[in-house]
Amino acid sequence: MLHKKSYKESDIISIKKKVKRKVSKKRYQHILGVAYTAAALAMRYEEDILKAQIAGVLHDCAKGIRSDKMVELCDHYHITISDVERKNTELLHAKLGGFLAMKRYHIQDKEIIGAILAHTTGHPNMTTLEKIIFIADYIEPGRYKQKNLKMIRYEAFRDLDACLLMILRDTLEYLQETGTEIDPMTQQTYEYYTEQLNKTEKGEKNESI
Ligand code: DGI
Ligand code: FE
Ligand code: FE
Repeated sequence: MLHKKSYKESDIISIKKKVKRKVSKKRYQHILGVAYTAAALAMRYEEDILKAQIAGVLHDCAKGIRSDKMVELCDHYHITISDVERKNTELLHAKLGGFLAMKRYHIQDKEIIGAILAHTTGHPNMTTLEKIIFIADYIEPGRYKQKNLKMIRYEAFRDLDACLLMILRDTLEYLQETGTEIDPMTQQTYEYYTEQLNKTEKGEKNESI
């Protein structure tokens, strides 16, 4: 099966070279930070370390494309753009990035593509690799502006779902504070993981009775 392809260290090297030419220096540094943070999380949660690195290297591969060009490319390739995405085009780099990973970087692995697609808004019931990329994107060493980073970084290596929820909570708060339109998917992801946590807590309480 196509998505069973196993990757080699040399695949990462060639993908890195190609991505480097497409993004700014600063963005490339961020991409490298995400790749090795994702590798560390993959070690912790026993995921495929090479796949985590490839998803990390490719997650922002569409970030260097201007927003009008992103819209043009989406239209050209018949990638549907939602109303929120049309108004907030920065959201599009995840969708387009997933597509370009297949088209330009020849990635056929569904888990890697899924992780690129989900890295900005998340979605309910994410795979471990999707969670790893979402979290690595937020906590990589080059990040410093977000609040609660110390706590979130600690949580990332303790409990993936709890960490996800912390990030989603802070992101929603930040979007509200800055008057940025919230993608329904970001909201849904937050609600889903809040519910999951409540269920776990209830279960734990019942056990102790
Ligand atoms: O591409 P990066 O900057 O590395 O990180 P990212 O892909 O998580 O994008 C970050 C931006 O995405 C950040 O400014 C918050 C924004 N974002 C996340 N959820 C939403 C959102 N923007 C809008 N408009 N709506 C959302 O729901
Ligand atoms: Fe991104
Ligand atoms: Fe990123």
